[in-house]
Amino acid sequence: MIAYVRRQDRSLGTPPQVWAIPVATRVEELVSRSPSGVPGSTESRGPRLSADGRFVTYRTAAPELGAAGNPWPQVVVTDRYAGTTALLSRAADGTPGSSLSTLAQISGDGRWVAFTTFADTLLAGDHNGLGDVAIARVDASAPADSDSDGLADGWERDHFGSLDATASADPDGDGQGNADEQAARTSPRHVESVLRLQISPEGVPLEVRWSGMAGVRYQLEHATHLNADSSWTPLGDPVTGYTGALRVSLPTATASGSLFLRLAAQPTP
Ligand SMILES: [Ca+2]
Ligand SMILES: [Ca+2]
Ligand SMILES: [Ca+2]
Repeated sequence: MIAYVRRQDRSLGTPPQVWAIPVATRVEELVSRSPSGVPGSTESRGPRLSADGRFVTYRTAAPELGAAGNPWPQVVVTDRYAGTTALLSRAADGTPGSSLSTLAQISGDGRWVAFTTFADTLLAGDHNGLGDVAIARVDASAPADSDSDGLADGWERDHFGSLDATASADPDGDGQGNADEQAARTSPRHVESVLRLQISPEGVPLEVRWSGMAGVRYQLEHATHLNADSSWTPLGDPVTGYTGALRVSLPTATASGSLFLRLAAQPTP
């Protein structure tokens, strides 16, 4: 996913807007618009994406997006899969901050946004006139799934450009169906983007490795037999994912005898 800023009709008379393009489909999408589709009436700038491209944070002065209608830009986050935009630089009563909020950054899992603010209404007793760094939690709602196939509409559009994908299909032939790739945040169109355990070839204790993704929580599980009624039990603590190599050392007591491993991946709560 790529996010950027350009004017809506490329003329100087319209405000800069935030746009996004999924790499897989190259279908441009206006991000800085109200849930009903109205483009922001004043400028939006500075987009930052979560690792999966679902969440976009940016600054905007557009009242359609939750700003106050005064000249001061506010920080908002758009959940592209739920079709909602939420004001983050807000006071406890929900009103937009009294001054500029800008320079928004978002965590890989899309759940936290940090920004710089000169408003003195976001925190009680903040009257020193200096800028502050604020952190806001993003309240994610369930993504739309209009065809009830277990795949978020936004995820289907980002990867396939339509809602024709099915949960069990495996178009890239990597052995994992679309629903599993959605849960693991791997690409359903690239065979090398797949959740797969690797075991260190030597050394004690044994070590397992895999390619991690932000926004996914992993739990290693083990069993002593591999059949239909295998009893899988957690091995170690859950691992909060980030984009990069993850590894877990197996406890010495389990590194002998017959041991089967599997890795469960779930979206971060
Ligand atoms: Ca769907
Ligand atoms: Ca697949
Ligand atoms: Ca894949």
